[in-house]
Amino acid sequence: MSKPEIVAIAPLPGFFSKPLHEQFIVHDLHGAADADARRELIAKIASTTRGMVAFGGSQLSAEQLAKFPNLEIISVFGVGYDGMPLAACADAKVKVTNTPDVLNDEVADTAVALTMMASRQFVASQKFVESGAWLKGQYPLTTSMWGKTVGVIGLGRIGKEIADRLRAHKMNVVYFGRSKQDVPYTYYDSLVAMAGDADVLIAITPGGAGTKHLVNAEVLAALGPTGIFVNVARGSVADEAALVAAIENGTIAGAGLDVFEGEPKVPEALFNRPNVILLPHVASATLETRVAMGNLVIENLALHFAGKPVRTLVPELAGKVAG
Ligand code: NAP
Ligand code: 8YV
Repeated sequence: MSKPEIVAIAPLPGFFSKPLHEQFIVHDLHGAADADARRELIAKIASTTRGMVAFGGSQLSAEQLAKFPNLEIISVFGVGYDGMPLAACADAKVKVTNTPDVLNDEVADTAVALTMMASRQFVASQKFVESGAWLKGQYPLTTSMWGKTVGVIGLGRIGKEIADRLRAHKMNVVYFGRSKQDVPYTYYDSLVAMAGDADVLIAITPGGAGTKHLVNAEVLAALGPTGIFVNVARGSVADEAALVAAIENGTIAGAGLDVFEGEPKVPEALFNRPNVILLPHVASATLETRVAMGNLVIENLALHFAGKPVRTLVPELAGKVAG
């Protein structure tokens, strides 16, 4: 039997590309040289392509989806799938799968690291050593994270791992979400109220319309001049202009950011500040975790093409497309 044809709309790392090519005929739309090459490739493969691989940050419009009339499944290499046109997928009976759980530990570790590095200014401390400044004096005192209150925005799979870790760091954990959960942490139904009581806020919700600019100027003002904001969710969850203003004006004390509204563009106003840690969306980016994510992407495709239920259909499509 011939291999199913799939199209990749995201870059394929080597460890993932090899097993993918072994099981499927892979069309590399992401690698197309320019818009003309993309159009040509789509015209050639549109009618035979049955599967798609996207990244967590990939954006696909309903119009782009419609260019693949025989598409059956989009397997997202990431737990977030806010860039996927779910309503159009439901209408076209296209399954969308993601990679939950296998990246929880990595992303939670990154959130802890961002919290610690923004509080303790270790990046600036290293620059202090390397520039020779230590020969002339001491690095200024920084801020403890132990004993402080951390507010988790979105206590889901990853949020709970972050909470576990920060408890071990002797922080008091509280959380905000749309619903109260059976957990040993104080729940806030108001993000502004939680920000007012917290020393650190960590965003780890999905992106998309439901969470757009959840962390706005009012929330940052409530967090206040000793507060630190950490974002490992999506850039869209924070109002970036308000965040930049809060850093520039000292309305908050610092930030640890893995994601940005216009990434890979990052506001230069955030550069070279001892209290701001900037990462290029690498919270899940270790070989071990990315291999696990890749395996789940392939497993979902393979199950689907074998006529079996996929492992991780996104919940919004349950009951709307075949599992
Ligand atoms: P999850 O288990 O679904 O948890 C999401 C949490 O967000 C839930 O606790 C949910 O609680 C809350 N939430 C959802 N919508 C909300 C809203 N409108 N307002 C307030 N809270 C809301 O997801 P997860 O696996 O932990 O992943 C979370 C997100 O992290 C992903 O969707 C992705 O965007 C991001 N992520 C980023 C990276 C990275 O590389 N930086 C890596 C992995 C994941 P309620 O339902 O009670 O509101
Ligand atoms: C990845 C992510 O960086 O899982 C997600 O939602 O944002 C990250 O794990 C991404 O999917 C790969 O580009």
